[in-house]
Amino acid sequence: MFEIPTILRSQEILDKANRRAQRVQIADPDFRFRMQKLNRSKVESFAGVVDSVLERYIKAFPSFNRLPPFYMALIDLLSPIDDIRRILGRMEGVRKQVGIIRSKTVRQIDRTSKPDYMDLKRKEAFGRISSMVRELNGDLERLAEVREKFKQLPSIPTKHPTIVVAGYPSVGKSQIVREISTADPKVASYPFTTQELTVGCFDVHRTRYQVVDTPGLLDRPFTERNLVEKQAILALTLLTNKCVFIVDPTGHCGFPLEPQMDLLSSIAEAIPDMEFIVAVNKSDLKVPDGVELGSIDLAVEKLGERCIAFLKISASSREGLEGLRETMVSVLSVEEDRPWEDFREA
Ligand SMILES: Nc1nc2c(ncn2[C@@H]2O[C@H](COP(=O)(O)OP(=O)(O)OP(=O)(O)O)[C@@H](O)[C@H]2O)c(=O)[nH]1
Ligand SMILES: [Mg+2]
Repeated sequence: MFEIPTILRSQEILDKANRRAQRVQIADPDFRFRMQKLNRSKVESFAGVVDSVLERYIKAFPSFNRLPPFYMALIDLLSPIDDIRRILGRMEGVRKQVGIIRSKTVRQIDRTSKPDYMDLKRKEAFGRISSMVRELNGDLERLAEVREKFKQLPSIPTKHPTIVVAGYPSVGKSQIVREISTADPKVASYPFTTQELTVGCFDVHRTRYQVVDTPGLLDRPFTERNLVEKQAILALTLLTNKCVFIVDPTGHCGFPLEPQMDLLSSIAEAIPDMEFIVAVNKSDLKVPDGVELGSIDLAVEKLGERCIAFLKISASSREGLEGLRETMVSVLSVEEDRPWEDFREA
């Protein structure tokens, strides 16, 4: 989504700058002028490479304040925005210093008639710029890590009606999202298969609807959640106010029904304007004796009007999936206010 170039390490930047400076050739019959022009050009190209490399990195990062809140929060979760800002600030500082050294050295070279002094000033400038670039190495390494994290950012256009699919691990969220949309998330029999947000879409009457698959959530306080779970919570709080909550009463997922229903209540409590489609999945499997299905009714009752629909489905046999899609379309208002509509992914 954000095009960030490969981040070179200090030594690589310096090698590049050195190579550029070495390539400089000046033809002037006058020895003194030749030396003057040569040293001046070498300083300019050496400093120029450092400056343009750093400038490219700084410009590649988005201005965070203009991003939709969801992206700001997601980026901040993966790599704190303040850290990135500090790194980019230090790089800007080095650019400024490099600019000062460059003009000062060029002036000194221009003013002298002694080739030895020109050489000396050039070497001094190279030395000072090099040590500043070397000091940036930690920041460059950190930026390269940030770049890797940015690559994993989901591209979720904020202009389409969007619904988020949530629930306990292994209840079948990803398989459902696969069945009803273009998304292709991994489905597996073990919990915590989904590690990031995946978006799929489907079109009805020329309107595009988006479905976001999220990592499985356990019922626990936000502060105890891991990074992966926090992404699911961000999607729920900042992307939409409509959620398909998937329940697996069969025990197939490895979790009993009660904590699943507690999770539904916790989400409802934490996000007061959230409305839910509660979908009881795996209807192709038998519910074992002793499972209290009444706890689903109770949780749904507690939601009151915030439960927009209550469906029985099976991602495997496809029972109820068309109904689920139709319900989604009916609850997602196309005209809904989307303050970030103008935001376009690069
Ligand atoms: N029998 C049956 N199995 C299903 C159904 N839906 C999903 N499964 C199976 O349940 C397992 C978990 O499915 P996933 O879609 O990966 O579950 P998830 O909720 O995305 O899990 P996490 O990503 O770990 O949170 C897989 O083995 C699926 O094939 C269903 O309706 N019936
Ligand atoms: Mg999944």
